[in-house]
Amino acid sequence: MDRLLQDLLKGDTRALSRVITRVENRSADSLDILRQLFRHTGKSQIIGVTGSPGSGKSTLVDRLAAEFRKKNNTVGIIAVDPSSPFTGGAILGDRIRMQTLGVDPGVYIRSMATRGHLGGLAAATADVAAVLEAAGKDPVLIETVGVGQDEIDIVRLAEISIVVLVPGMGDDIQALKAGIMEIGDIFVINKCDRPGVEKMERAILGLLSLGHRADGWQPPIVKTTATKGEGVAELLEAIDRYYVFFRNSISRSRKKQEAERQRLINLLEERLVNTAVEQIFPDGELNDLVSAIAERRQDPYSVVEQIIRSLRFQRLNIS
Ligand SMILES: Nc1nc2c(ncn2[C@@H]2O[C@H](COP(=O)(O)OP(=O)(O)OP(=O)(O)O)[C@@H](O)[C@H]2O)c(=O)[nH]1
Ligand SMILES: [Mg+2]
Repeated sequence: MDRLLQDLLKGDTRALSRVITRVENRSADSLDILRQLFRHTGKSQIIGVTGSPGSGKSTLVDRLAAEFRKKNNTVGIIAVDPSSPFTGGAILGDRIRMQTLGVDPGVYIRSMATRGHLGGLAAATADVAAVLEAAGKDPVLIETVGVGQDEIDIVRLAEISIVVLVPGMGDDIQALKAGIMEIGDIFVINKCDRPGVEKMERAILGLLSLGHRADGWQPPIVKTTATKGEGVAELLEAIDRYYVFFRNSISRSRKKQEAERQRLINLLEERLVNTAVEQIFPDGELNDLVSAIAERRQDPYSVVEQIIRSLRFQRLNIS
């Protein structure tokens, strides 16, 4: 193992930054890096924090990280930047860093842009989380804006998902039902210094009462005012309760299996498609085929069939 990775495993911040950049850019050696780091992963708490824009996720993550630091954990934060025009180009990670954490070397913050990841943002986020784990960060907090499929896929990576809501959006909550309501293991009502907290709580309880989870976990509702740090210790307690509840449980191992399956399939898709395209259409013939399909001279079903036949798959013996 080369020096860079050795330094990373010791928690060296510069090595960490360099490795993450390589992994994020899918540089030539990134797969080799991830392969070597893999056995140093799988132990950290991966905590997803999602919610609508401006609900206070970054502020909360900042406070939560500070709370974890009191227990001497070193913390990794991935802020998935929605690249929205509303953020005015401010990098979320920077915004977090400027608050309570200051220049604490025990917290490592990385922003990731939403666009332009080969193989998808969820896969790239999982790889960066793995690198942070290998560098000893525990927990790894992942902040996303819970709107698109990408973000929901990211949340699925996490072992525990915190959904951040704010008072005053009681009527909008119905719209969230299909998406983030279902993935929330803990609900936070942030900005409890504002009116409408009880109404919001009733709305969440109402939605939660519509269905019950197969694993028996009842998602708690934690009230916070992140800007004042209020309720953050309670949030940490709720997280701990979750882990105690699921330690050694069947649904936990099932969830982990499901996450690993998803990960393997994502990786396989990325590699298969790229390899096939490079080897079957080395000179960009894919575009000609696309035109032929658009003009209805070819159909995509036959094309895919031909491609599959040209790849000689064979049974793999796993030892
Ligand atoms: N009144 C009040 N304001 C808050 C609270 N928490 C956060 N804010 C403010 O809400 C604004 C947005 O906070 P952020 O932490 O950046 O929210 P975010 O969800 O990370 O925002 P995006 O990442 O842009 O979606 C900031 O001005 C915060 O100071 C709170 O508990 N009460
Ligand atoms: Mg934010």
